[in-house]
Amino acid sequence: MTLLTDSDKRHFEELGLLLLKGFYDVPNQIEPILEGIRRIVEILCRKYHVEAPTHTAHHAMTEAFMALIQRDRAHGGEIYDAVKQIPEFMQLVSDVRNSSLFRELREGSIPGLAAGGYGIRIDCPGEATFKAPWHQEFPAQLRSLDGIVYWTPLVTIRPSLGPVEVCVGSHREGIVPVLSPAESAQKGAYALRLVGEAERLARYQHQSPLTEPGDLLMMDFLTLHQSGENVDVFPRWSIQFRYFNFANPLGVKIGWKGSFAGGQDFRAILAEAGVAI
Ligand SMILES: O=C(O)CCC(=O)C(=O)O
Ligand SMILES: [Fe+2]
Repeated sequence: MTLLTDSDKRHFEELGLLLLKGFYDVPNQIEPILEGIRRIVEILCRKYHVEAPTHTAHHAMTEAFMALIQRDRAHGGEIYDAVKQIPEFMQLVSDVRNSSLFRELREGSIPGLAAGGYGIRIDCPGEATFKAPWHQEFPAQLRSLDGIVYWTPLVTIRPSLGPVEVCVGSHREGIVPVLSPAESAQKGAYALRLVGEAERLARYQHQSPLTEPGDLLMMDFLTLHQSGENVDVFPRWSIQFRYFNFANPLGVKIGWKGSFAGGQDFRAILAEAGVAI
């Protein structure tokens, strides 16, 4: 199976990102996930006696979701935890074509699917709490240095929804040092703040790709990116998962351990393996 052209591969290698329009089959791969979400939202509207339309996935993911979180923000957390257990979501995450893409972009690799590295983000309007600040995926996920983020939207991403913002070509910088936890106000993966952030970001052209369901955005584990700001009235629903390379020497050295997803801080794991970053 060959999915990419030489020009796609060169593009990814040089820029650290690649957008594949219409990569997934919308009726067969995306719509069943939307229907799964619709049913979960419908059940929760009934459970919490929230009057809201759930007869289509669109209604459930917009009006009904907003009505539920306006009643109680914790209902949004319940949905967030539930939707990543929709079987059709896991089928998309483990689609054989994802491994093929990885093998084409990482020659000689043995693809792995990062445990705990997959989910469905629901970025709510005007909410900064769960917004991912500028980061590289490697410290947040580990597994292997040459991993790739797969990002695919469940709704059409218009500018007001806050598309992911990427620093083009920033992966070439290698691992960027981050501030120590004591210097950062937040916890876990969200606490990782880049050293010299402003100067670093200014060196690159920024892109915020507009995508629609079926499109796949791939990012190198070292590409700098952040969540856009959702200034819309509806949530931004998107899928993300990560593949890594079992054959990567640094991955082998750290035993393919995960970072925060594995309940550990990357500093301890890299230090144990004698890797200085
Ligand atoms: O969707 C977002 O806002 C952030 C995505 C991200 O950081 C990722 O998928 O690795
Ligand atoms: Fe990320």
